[in-house]
Amino acid sequence: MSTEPWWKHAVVYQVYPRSFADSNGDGIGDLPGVTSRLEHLARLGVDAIWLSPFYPSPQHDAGYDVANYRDVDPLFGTLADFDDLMSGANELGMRVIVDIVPNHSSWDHPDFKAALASPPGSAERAMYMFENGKGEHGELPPTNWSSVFHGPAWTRVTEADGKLGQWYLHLFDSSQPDWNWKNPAVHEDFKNTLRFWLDRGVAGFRVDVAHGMVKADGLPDWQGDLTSVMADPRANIHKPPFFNQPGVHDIIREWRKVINEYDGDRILVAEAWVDPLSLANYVRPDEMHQAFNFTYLKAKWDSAALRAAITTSIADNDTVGAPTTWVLSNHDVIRHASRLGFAIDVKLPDGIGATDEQPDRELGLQRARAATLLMLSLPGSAYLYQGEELGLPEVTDLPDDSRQDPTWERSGHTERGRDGCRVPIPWASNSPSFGFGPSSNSWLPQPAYFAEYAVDAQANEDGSTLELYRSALATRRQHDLGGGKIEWADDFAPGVAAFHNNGVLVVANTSAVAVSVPTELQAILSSTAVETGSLPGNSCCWYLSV
Ligand code: TEU
Ligand code: CA
Repeated sequence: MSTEPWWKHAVVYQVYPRSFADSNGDGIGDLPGVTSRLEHLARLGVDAIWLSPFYPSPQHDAGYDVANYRDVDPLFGTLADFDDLMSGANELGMRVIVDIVPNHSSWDHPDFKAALASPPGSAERAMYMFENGKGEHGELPPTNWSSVFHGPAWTRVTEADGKLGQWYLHLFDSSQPDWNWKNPAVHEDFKNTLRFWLDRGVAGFRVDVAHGMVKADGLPDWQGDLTSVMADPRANIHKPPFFNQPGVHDIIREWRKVINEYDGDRILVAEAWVDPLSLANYVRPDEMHQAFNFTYLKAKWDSAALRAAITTSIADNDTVGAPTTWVLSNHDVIRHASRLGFAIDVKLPDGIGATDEQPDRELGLQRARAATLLMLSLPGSAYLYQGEELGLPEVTDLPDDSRQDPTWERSGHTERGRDGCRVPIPWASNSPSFGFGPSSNSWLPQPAYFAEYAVDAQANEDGSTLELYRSALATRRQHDLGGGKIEWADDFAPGVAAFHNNGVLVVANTSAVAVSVPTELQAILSSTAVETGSLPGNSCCWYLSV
C-alpha cells in the first residue's frame, strides 16, 4: 500500500444532507439521518465523507447561503448531532470534510443585517461589497455584471431615510451578498471559522467558489459571457473581473497556514470553475491540497476526449507536483447516468425538464458504469456523489412548481436549475419515501421508478450498480490504483482508451460495438458482462496486466 498521505488516493463521498436520509419525517434529510446510514458508506468502502452545508440558513440556495458559519441549522440537527456523526464515521474508519462558503454569506447573516442598518461608509458596510450606483442619482448598478443564477449581480438597498441608496454585490442569488475580502476583518472571521471546525476534528474543507472572493480593482465592466465561462473557461478571451483574481491565492495561503497548525493531514479542496492551467495554481505546495477536476467531468464519452482530459489533467498538476482528483457528478450538474445518455452532444446544462430532449436511461447507465470504472482506476483521489453508486438517473420530470433552485425563478423559468440531481435517495423499494425517512414526505417528489434503484433492491444482487461500486472500491484499494501511475496502451481499436496502472490493464471501449482484445487477458472487474477475447461497446474492463 502507498505510504502517501490518505487524501492523495482517497475516495471521498459527497453527502448532500437534505437529500440523504431524514430521521424525523419532515421530508428533509438531516445529520442524525446521515449517522443512521454510515454503515452503507463503510460497506461501500469510502475513505471520507464530504458534507454539503448544514449551517443555519434561510435555505434560499439549499444552505449555500450561510447565516452562521459555526452552528447547525435546527432543520439538520444540532452541534451534538454533528459530533455524533463525526465520531460514528471515525469509528468506521472514515474522515469527515465540511463545506465552507467564503465568497458570500446569507442576507440573514448578522454582519449583513448590521451592514444594512448602518450608513454608507461605515465599518459595518465595509464587510460586504457596497457601492454607489452609476447615473445621476445612482440609479444604475455599479457594473454590468450578471449573477451566475441570472439577472443582475447587484441589488439596491433602501437607506435609513427611506430613500433608495447603495447597491450590494451578489454573484449568486440576491440573498447571497458577497463578502468584501479587501477587509482584514473578513479574513480574521473566516480563520476563526476554520479553527472552530478543525478543533471539532474535521479532516478538512471543500471550499465553495474558491475562485471568487477577490474582485478586480476599480470593479471594471465586463463584456464576456458567464454561461460560456462556466461551460469552457478556456474559450473565453475576456477573463471575468470577479473570478480567478491573483489575490485569491493570498487568501488560500493564509488558510493553508491555519491548516498546517493542525496535525492529522487535514485538507483544503478547491471548487473552482477555472481553466485547467489556472486550476493547477490552486494546488501549489503552499496552497490547497486538491481541486475538483471538472475537465474530466465535462469530457464526452469518447476515447480521444477522455484520453486528452486525463493526460492534460495529470500534466497540468505535475507542473506543481500535486496529485489529480477525478469527479463525474455533484449537486450542481446533471447526474452522469443521464448526462452520458444523450444521443446528441449536450453542453453541460444545469437541468432537464419534461419537455426537453430526454436522455436514453439504459445507454446512460451503461456508459456511466464504464466511466466510473475508468475514473476509479486513475491515480489520484476520486469524488463520488450520493446516489451514483445506485446508478441513479437525473429526475427529468419534476413538476415545475416543485423546483427550488433559485436559477429557475431568476432565469424567468428558462433554466430549470439543479433540482433534478438533488432528489432524495431511495433506500428501500417498498417503503414510504423509499426509506428516505419514516414518513412519505420528501422535499422534492421522488419518481415511482426510484424503487428499482433502491439500496435494498441492489445489495448483494449480482451485476447491480451498487455491487459494481463496492467491488470497484475494494479492487482499487487492493491494487492501489489511486497511488499508481498510468502508461497508455496503444494496441487497441479506435474508440478504445487503454492504460496500465499498478499491474492492472484498464480498457474502456467508448464505441457502440464490441472490440476484440487478446484472449490471454484475464478480467478482474468489468462494467458489463465480458467474454474472453472481446469487450462490448460502451463498457470498461479491468484486466490483469500481462
Ligand atoms: O457552485 C459554484 C458554481 O459556480 C457552479 O457550480 C454553479 O452553482 C452552477 O454551475 C450554476 O448553474 C457552488 C455550489 O456548489 C453551488 O451549489 C452553490 O449554489 C454556489 O456555489 C453558490 O454558493
Ligand atoms: Ca428531517
